[in-house]
Amino acid sequence: MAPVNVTVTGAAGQIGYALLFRIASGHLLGPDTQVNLRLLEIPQAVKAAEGTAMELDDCAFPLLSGIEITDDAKKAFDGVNVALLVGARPRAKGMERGDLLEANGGIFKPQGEAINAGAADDVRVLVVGNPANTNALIAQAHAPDVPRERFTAMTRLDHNRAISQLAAKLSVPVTEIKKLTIWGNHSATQYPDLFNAEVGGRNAAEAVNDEAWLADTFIPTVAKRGAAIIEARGASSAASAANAALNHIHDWVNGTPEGDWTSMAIPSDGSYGVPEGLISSFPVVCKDGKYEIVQGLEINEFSRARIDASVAELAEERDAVKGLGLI
Ligand code: NAX
Repeated sequence: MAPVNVTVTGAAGQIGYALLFRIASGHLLGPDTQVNLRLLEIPQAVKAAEGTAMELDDCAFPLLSGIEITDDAKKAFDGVNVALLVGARPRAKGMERGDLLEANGGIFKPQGEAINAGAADDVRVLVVGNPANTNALIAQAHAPDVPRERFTAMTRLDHNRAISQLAAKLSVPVTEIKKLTIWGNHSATQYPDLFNAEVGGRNAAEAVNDEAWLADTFIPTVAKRGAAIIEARGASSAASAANAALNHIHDWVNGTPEGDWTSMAIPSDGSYGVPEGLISSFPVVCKDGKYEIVQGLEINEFSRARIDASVAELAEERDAVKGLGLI
């Protein structure tokens, strides 16, 4: 089997550093798949990416068949099978939202065009760089020849954080938690849903039986975990974000476990009242390399209000990038 071409943007950044060694050791696609890494960086960071590549060489990973480093998106995405779009423009102090979206448009528009021009037929794209859902929308808009559903954004870190918080609350191993869902945007408005989740086969909201904890502790802790990590570590989540990116692609390609699902931000087909086309997080089951939204879940009033608020924020972001001519 030919090696799989995996492109990582922002390869010299902190998530990149936490991600590349695990991709090369088989945690992205499994222990039988050779990978060919393409590292895309801005010109000033190419040297640092070269340093990381030297370290990758020094690991002599049996599954790593090659590494290329470039600052040219066309080269980086030529023949790409898995694209991990990590590099993004962070919000600088005093930056307006419009400026942030515009700066990211300058990154994700040409990357979408390069994916459109050169990607392999089976390309799968995961956007990690924030604002992830809307950056994915921008890239997608500039890749009209790629099936829309191949553009996704990451809410798996939020999903994993929610599992961990719930397991700690109930003093159970994380493996007892199933069917957790993150709905909406990867932002402070995201909604981690326990009403459809299970703990040891039992409904999670019933097992918790504490609506105040749910509303005032659980949801804000999950939603604001990124800020808490920055506060404690002095730097934003890196290894956990890289781990979530691996989980997202691994499950998309290899399937979700029987009797469980995961959370992915994907283009809405209108399910659960989320306007078609918005890249919003849903419960999904993956099988045969494809994902499908889990249908028929009951959405109570508590959940509805929170899903609607997060989706409204996504619609606002979409309208803002539309207004800027980015999509
Ligand atoms: P770093 O600032 O450490 O690294 C970003 C790297 O991207 C830099 O090396 C920079 O040179 C590169 N870059 C910038 N523009 C580029 C371009 N046009 N092409 C290629 N590379 C480019 O950030 P890091 O901590 O690695 O975080 C990366 C992104 O992930 C940020 O946008 C961050 O907000 C986002 N996150 C998303 C998460 C999620 O759950 N979706 C969680 C973690 C993280 O906060």
